[in-house]
Amino acid sequence: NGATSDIHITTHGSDWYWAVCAVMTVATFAFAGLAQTKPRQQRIFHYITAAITMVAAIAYFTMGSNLGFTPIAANPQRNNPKVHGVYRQIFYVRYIDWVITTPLLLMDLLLTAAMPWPTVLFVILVDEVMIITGLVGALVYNNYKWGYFAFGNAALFYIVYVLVWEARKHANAMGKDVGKAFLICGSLTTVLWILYPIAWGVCEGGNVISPDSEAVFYGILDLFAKPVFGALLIWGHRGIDPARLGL
Ligand code: RET
Repeated sequence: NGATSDIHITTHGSDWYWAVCAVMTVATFAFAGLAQTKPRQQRIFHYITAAITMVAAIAYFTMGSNLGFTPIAANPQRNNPKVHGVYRQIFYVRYIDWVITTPLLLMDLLLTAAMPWPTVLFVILVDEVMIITGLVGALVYNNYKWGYFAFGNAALFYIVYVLVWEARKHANAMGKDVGKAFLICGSLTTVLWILYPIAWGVCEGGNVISPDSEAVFYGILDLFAKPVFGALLIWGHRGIDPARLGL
């Protein structure tokens, strides 16, 4: 019964979550394995990147198993039968993943640009504000959720400013190879991160697309933001000694 039932993933969404889990697992072993081909002093970016895909693999294991969610009263929708229902399945486990992995992604980028530690720490603090406001907004059932969404977007705005302006200039000053690695990975991050609040708006926020579509939307973003980003970052670091970045 569409009017009273819950809005949740089907086996399609679950299968897709398992597929993403498999990619994250393979990527973790690849990044950790590649680290072993380097001297110990040159493994920092491999380890950070492997930690990111490892955490994601466990989050996707959870969602593939149809766990790590809570039902939240959903914004009523008339037009799309796939989002008819009283409660929508909200995967809070995503935010546990993000609160760990987004600071690590920012460390990958900001340490590549050799930004000073106080800047790295402050950007990570703002990033935590962004993720936690997103979590609280997702769990709020009424329109106050959009207030949290606005705070989260303000935080993202600041992070994007540091990436496209301050850190980009800093990376270029560190040399051509550092500048190029940062340009590739920083641009990818900027474009992808702006798409996350759009996904949130049509999933946890507005209940516009189904949980199966949510799985595909966030899943594609996560594949680019974690394994693809990680591969490009490690590739960009070939020939750059972390000691040159002060690490
Ligand atoms: C939320 C909602 C609140 C407003 C904003 C958001 C941004 C989230 C981002 C998430 C990035 C996640 C990544 C995961 C791992 O790969 C929390 C959705 C701005 C940018 C990169």
